[in-house]
Parts: sequence; structure tokens; C-alpha cells
Amino acid sequence: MIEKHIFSNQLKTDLTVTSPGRINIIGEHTDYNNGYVLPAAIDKTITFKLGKNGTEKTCRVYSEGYGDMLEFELDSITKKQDGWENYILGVLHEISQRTDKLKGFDCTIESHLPTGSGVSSSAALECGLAYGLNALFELGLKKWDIIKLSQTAEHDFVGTKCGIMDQFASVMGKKDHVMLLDCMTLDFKYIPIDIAPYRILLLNTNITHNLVSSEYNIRRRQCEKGLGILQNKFGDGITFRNMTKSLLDQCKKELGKTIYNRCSYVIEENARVLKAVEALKNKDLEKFGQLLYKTHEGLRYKYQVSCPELDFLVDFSKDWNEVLGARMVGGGFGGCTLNIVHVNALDNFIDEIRKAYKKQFSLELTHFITVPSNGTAFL
Ligand code: GAF
Repeated sequence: MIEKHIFSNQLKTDLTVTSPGRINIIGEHTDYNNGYVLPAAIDKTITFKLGKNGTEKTCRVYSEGYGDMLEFELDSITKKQDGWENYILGVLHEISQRTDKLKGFDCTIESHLPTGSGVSSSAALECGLAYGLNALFELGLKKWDIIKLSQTAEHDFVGTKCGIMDQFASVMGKKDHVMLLDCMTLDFKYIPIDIAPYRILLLNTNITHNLVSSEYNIRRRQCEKGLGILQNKFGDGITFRNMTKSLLDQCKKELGKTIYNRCSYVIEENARVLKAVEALKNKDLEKFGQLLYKTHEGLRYKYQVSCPELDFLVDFSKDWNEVLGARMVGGGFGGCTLNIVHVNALDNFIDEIRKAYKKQFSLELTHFITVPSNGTAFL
């Protein structure tokens, strides 16, 4: 692998792809537990300009954000120590496993998504690249192939044993809709979301703890262990979806306190997703908001993936009648909270919470208001 400094304006462009980040309304850490999730793509994206460069295997990828130019040969792709390049290299590796149609290409990446903020810039990066190369070289990949190969790329090259939600949301997003995905069967349906006069506000703590990936993988292993114990006792048919609290309680001792809490959270969160869908359908926004608060509580105390900065923002919001609900989004340990805020109170709320956050942590709070948007597409 060689990194060279070539002028980015020399790179070829034949097509442009835009690939969104995602929010998750509810259903956190349930995807890799074969549960339900309710994500949406957002109106913040990464743009890819892609072109064939006429070579057999030379690839040049320029990231405008990092100001980095990466040049390498398709037949010598290896994982780097860390960094954004692994998302790219992982996707190329996965595509090369499936087809030999991929040839040398140029790519310029421009990101409008904050990284490490729980809105999945990683899935946007993986899926946007795969989507663009699929069209450029007529690889014949279907949307689900793109979703799955991007997930595998993240497992093998980045090392996060993520679920399927982020890649799914980035590719399949639909304007003004959330998606109820059953991560066991991969069946999904689009659900219209109309929360007017409320808005979806993302508050960014601007901290990313470097434990995200390692703790994430630990949570996944704990749940697998818990499920194994439960299946041993009640049979292979037991899942986190048909498990009741009383069955779980029968295994309290074998599970131990930590794993018991992890399992308990997953069971409750699956049920909350379905309740939230009902609440949205009935336009019961008060109930919808309360479910978000409950999810945060579960993530904070039982699943233990929150952090003081996220908790502070959620707690602060509880004193505002104009905020229906708030919770951390994504893997946790930093990133954003998602808040359902009345349009008339937005400016005031943002102003007050920003000041309070700065006072408490000496950190800048940034924000954006978002709407469910379309998935990866050509520009
Ligand atoms: C990260 C992962 F990539 C997702 O698969 C999901 O597990 C999420 O954390 C937590 O719900 O974004």
C-alpha cells in the first residue's frame, strides 16, 4: 500500500452518489440481538464522485475532510492500523471476494456528516462507495448485497461487530418515513412519521470515547452468552422476543447481575419498539416521547453504554414541557442525543442547553435539526 500526494482535481468523475447517515428512533442495541429497530436515513450525507481511471487495479481515493489521498492496488488490499481508510478498504475487499469486474477507479469523498457522533458516518461511507462502484462497473449487486457486504467490511476491517441497522437505514431510507426492521427475518415496512408541530433535534456532545468499539463487542458477547444460557434451559426456540420477564427471572442466578441486566434491557427494548410504532400510528406523541426516555434509562443503567455528557443532556431536557422525549442514539459512549422538541421552543431550548452544557463540561454543544430522508442515491 502506498500513499501518494496527487492533485485531487486530476481525479476522474463519471458519476456522483450521495449517501446519508441515520438516526434511530428507538430499538438500540437490538439489531445484533435479532430484534426490532426503527431507524431512518437523514438529510446529512457523504458525497462520492467516482470515475474509471483506465487502469487495471490502481485506486485513488481522496477525502476532502481529512485532506488525505490514498493510493493502492486492488490486488494488495490490507487492513490499516486504524482510520477512515479501513471502511474503504474493507468494502473493496468484500467486493473483490464477489466479483473480478472491479477495476482501477478514482474517488473524491466529501462528508457533511459529523464522525463518531452516533449518526453512522461509517455506514454512509461503506454503502455509498459500494453503491457507486456497483453502478460504475456494473457489478450486479442488489441493495441487500450492498448492505451486507458493508456490514462484513466493518466487522473484518474496522473490528466493530455491528448489527445490520446502520447499513440498512443508509441504503433503504425513505423521505418522511421510518423503517420497522425485523433483524431476525430482515422483513421491514415503511411507516410514515408525522410529528408536527414537533421536530427531531440532534444534540452533539462532541465527544467520542475510544471504548466504543471494544465495549460494543463486549455487549454483543454478553448478550450471546445470556441467550445461550436461556436456550440451554428453555430450548433453542427461545429468543429475546418471545422471552418473558418471568422466564428470565428463573435464570437470574446462572446469568449473574450484569448479563441479567443486559438481557432484561434487550427484552424491554424490543417491546418498546412495537409500542412506539403504535404510538406513532395513533399520533400519541406524549407516549412516544415517554418511550424514548425509558430507552435512555435502560441504556444508562442496564446496558451501560451512556456517559455523563449524554445523561446530562437527557436529564436537562426533562424539565422542559416542550420536549416530549430524549435519548442517546447509536452505539453510545458519546455522540448525539435525539430530542423531540416543539417547534416554538427550539431556539430557546438549544440556547439554554448549550449554555448549561458548556458550564458543566467546558465543551461546545453543537446541534442539527433533521428529517427522515431518502437512502443512498445518484445525484
Ligand atoms: C451501532 C451499530 F453499528 C448498529 O448496528 C447498532 O447496533 C447500534 O450501534 C446500536 O443500536 O450504530
